[in-house]
Amino acid sequence: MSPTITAFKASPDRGRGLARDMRVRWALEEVGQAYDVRLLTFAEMKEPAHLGLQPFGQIPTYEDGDLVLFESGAIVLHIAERHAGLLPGDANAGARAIAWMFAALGTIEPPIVERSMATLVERDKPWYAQRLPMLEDRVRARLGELSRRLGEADWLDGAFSAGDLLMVSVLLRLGGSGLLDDYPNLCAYIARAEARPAYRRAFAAQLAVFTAASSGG
Ligand code: GTB
Repeated sequence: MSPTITAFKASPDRGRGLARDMRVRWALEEVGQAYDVRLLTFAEMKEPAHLGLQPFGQIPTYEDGDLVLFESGAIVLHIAERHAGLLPGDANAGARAIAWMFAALGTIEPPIVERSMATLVERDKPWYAQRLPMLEDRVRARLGELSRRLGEADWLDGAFSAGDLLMVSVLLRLGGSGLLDDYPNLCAYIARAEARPAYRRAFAAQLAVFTAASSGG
């Protein structure tokens, strides 16, 4: 039996691959694991059936036999631990790849999400014009540090890993902000990841949900 994940029936990003099911789809594609998707409306995400799987009423979730998981990072780690291809075989290299997963979600993602939420919900507030530059400076500080560490390498630590998968998933949320423009090596890093066949399959799959919904399918 294939695992089942949940995703938005109507993603607010209109299929641009920014919702967090995308990173789980991408991980599954990287390891060659087929999967099913259950699409949910916002209302269904807050119903008891889904809250039993995801206590915060969010997507994605992951169900495989008796196992139910929430939190996209935990799901990607689970997939990476059970299949070859996303964590190096060497124990120390594997631990470092996991550190990059945590860095993506714990250090890089929070300022990016805070900025992005401000642009969505605070635009009409009196403090917005003063707050946005401060939020963008925080993002830039992290991008500068990440850019210096990546240098001219293709990936963060040797071969492509789940650390890169989560890092790129997080950085993609800056698309259109202009904040990545000062970091050509990060732009090239993102482009390298987006060119991976597994990324493209995952992107096409989530985009197809939006296309079907908007054509009434
Ligand atoms: N920490 C959790 C995880 O990593 O799994 C966070 C999960 C999460 O935030 N899920 C969001 C959700 O279900 C969807 S991905 N939100 C509904 C709710 O909380 O009620 C976040 C997201 C949504 C939309 C865009 N977008 O349109 O660009 C980008 C990201």
